[in-house]
Amino acid sequence: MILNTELEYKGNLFPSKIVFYKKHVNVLYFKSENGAVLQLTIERDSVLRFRYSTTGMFDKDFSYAITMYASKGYNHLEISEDNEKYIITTSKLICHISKLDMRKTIFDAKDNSLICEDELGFHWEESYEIGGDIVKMSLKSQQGENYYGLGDKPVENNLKGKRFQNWVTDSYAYGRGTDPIYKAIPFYTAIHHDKSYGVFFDNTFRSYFDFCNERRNITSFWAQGGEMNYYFIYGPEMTEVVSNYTDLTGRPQHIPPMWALGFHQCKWSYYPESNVKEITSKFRELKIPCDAIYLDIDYMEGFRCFTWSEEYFPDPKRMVKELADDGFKTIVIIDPGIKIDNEYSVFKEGLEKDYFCKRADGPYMKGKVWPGECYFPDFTNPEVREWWSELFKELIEDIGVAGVWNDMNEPAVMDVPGKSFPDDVRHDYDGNQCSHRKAHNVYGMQMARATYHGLKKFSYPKRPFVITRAAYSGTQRYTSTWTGDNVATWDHLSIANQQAQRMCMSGFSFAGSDIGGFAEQPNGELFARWIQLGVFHPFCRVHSSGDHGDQEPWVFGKTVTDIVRKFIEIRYQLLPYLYTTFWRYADEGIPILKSLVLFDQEDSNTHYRNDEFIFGEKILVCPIIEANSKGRRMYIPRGKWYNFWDNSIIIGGEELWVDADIDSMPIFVKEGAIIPKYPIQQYVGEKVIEQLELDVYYKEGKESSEVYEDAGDGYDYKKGRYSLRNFNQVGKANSLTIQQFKSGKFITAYNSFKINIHGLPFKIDKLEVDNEAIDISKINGVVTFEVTKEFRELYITGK
Ligand code: MIG
Repeated sequence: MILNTELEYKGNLFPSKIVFYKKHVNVLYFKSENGAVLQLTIERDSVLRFRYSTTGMFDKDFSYAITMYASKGYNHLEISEDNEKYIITTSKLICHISKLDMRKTIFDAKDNSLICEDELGFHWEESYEIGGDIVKMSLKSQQGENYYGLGDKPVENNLKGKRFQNWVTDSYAYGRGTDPIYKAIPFYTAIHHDKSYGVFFDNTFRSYFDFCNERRNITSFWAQGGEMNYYFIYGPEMTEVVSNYTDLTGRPQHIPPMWALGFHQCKWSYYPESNVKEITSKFRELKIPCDAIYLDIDYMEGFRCFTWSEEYFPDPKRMVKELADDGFKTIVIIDPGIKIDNEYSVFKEGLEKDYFCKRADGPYMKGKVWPGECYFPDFTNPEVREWWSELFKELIEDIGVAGVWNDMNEPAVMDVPGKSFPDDVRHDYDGNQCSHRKAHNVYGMQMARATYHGLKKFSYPKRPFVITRAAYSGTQRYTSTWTGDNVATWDHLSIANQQAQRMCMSGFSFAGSDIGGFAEQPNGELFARWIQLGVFHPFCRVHSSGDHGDQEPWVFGKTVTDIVRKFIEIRYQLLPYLYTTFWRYADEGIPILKSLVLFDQEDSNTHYRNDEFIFGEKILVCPIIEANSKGRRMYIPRGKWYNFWDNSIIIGGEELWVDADIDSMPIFVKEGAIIPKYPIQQYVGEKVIEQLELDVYYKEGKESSEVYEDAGDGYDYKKGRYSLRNFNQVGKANSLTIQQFKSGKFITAYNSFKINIHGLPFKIDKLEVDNEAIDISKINGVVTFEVTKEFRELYITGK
């Protein structure tokens, strides 16, 4: 029993008045009389890092989230002071720090408007039980302020009024509101008075965010250990906030191979080989495009990673090659648990080299997973990651597997409280040894990172493909992700929509759900509606736990099969459009899906919208999420939109009814858009693209569109072998001009465009391409013609 209650519990502690200030280039130190230190780093004009110590000392500065490529530098930095405060001014922000109590207030430097202000600001509670502090921050919530982000939380877009926890957790059959689930992305964006900023709390301990839940006008966040260490990221555009967050935490190190944007089919599990082949042949027979087939845990020998069941898959290399010849990439699952088995080489080697996690007092971390009792590699040790990456040599280089699926990397442990390692397990943490309390949230990320490096090495010169379940901020650099074990219900269809949007606005766009639901079985209608949504998600895969029944596109009858085919075909036609958005995401961190608040934050109607989103830059989509629907009401964002199905034009800024019977869904194209399309292929690379189709949607006014292409795989694009076309459309009452600007050295296989002009409001008098007249035809009001891909200017005038 602890008798010294003063030592045990001191309540909240606060920095007292500032007694010392020092500046070192872009780092400012403020020390309080009671020994607290605020270290403020000016990362960029719009990005400030706040780091606090309660002891006057900081640990070594180390983060798995922050990329070494994060940009640094500012245009302007000025520091002044008056009696009450220090004033730090950059070209974007002004930050006041009170001399009395270290509290901060941040303003927009352009118009001096208040952006974010400390309430209690930084405070802490000493933890007698585990040592160190529980570190806390509280901010005032401004009038009309709303909150978004936090990764995979299965709730409505707007987080106001809610409280969340970040602790990556295996969450079989989670539901609306379950918290936490698989990912820890302690980053949110806020908006008030049309301006947006973000907070990234880079602390890997169990952390919490409270958005006006406990107290009506207060937003706070805290963690059960580590430092109060957060980045304040200013916009004022929310897309800039997200883009700046990915500048800090990284963007995909390369564009995914184009096949990875195709349709993927998965199940727990397809085996033996004959069953796999039956599935893939059926896709080809029914002409449903598909690029990837997955092997879940049953392909292994007794669930031992990096082995194959001799009974089910006697000759994996031959099978993988035959699948590849038929246009299928093979993707296999790899879990972190390594079976305790002295005959098993991976186990023996891990043991010999001392690569497995240990408990505080020395024993191995032993836990039960699919193979039975297992040990687990410490992926936070760089040497272990290197070893792990080498284990993929045979699988990738020799057998020809194209992608790896990392599951159970929360890490999940069966039949124990907390479903994971106990807190005392030790980790290397890249030389900053610590307990599982600190390493838990990054364990899965480091596994995916090691897997990624293995695949990168052994897939070369092709691009690797990895998918992970667990993630911490920054994981988007290495891998794609899915939302884990959802359920085949209508509510889960809506949850999947929310989660995909939320992941995108949390900097991790390459995400999707188990289409149709993992647990239980959808009926044909739910499956069809889910496919309709899924083809507009960056990652598009059907997956299910097979024991509830089959979930292939053809098992729900012909009507559903035809609808599924039709929508997957739309995805394949839109591949160059989707690929362009991936390039923009990898290059600038622009989210691939934009919730309406990201698309038009100044329209406050968008702040509470959930269902509608923008796919890429120009396509508005809204899934049907209720049974027996003939359509739905949806909010159309401001501007003019073309109905994708019939070219009718609607004016946004209000809620409207949109028809959408089972074979349709609400899809609209922004006026002025130029949408590139490929012919339907059964898999990426099936056809040589002989012509690029460009759907032009007339707008009175200006609009620009981009089309990015490259070899679709490999790294040549990094050496300039890409093709970027910029199209500027200028529409007037009686004319339309389209200019093309081309950059990059990649030469596309096609030589011409087929252009379809939708919504031209006048009768054509003449059409000139680079000053030469050409012929046109008109079908159903759409003007169609062919032009060379080299054209510079296209000019149409009316009668
Ligand atoms: O304990 O590998 O989320 O996608 O099919 C279940 C079997 C383990 C959970 C994954 C799921 C996968 C399943 N896995």
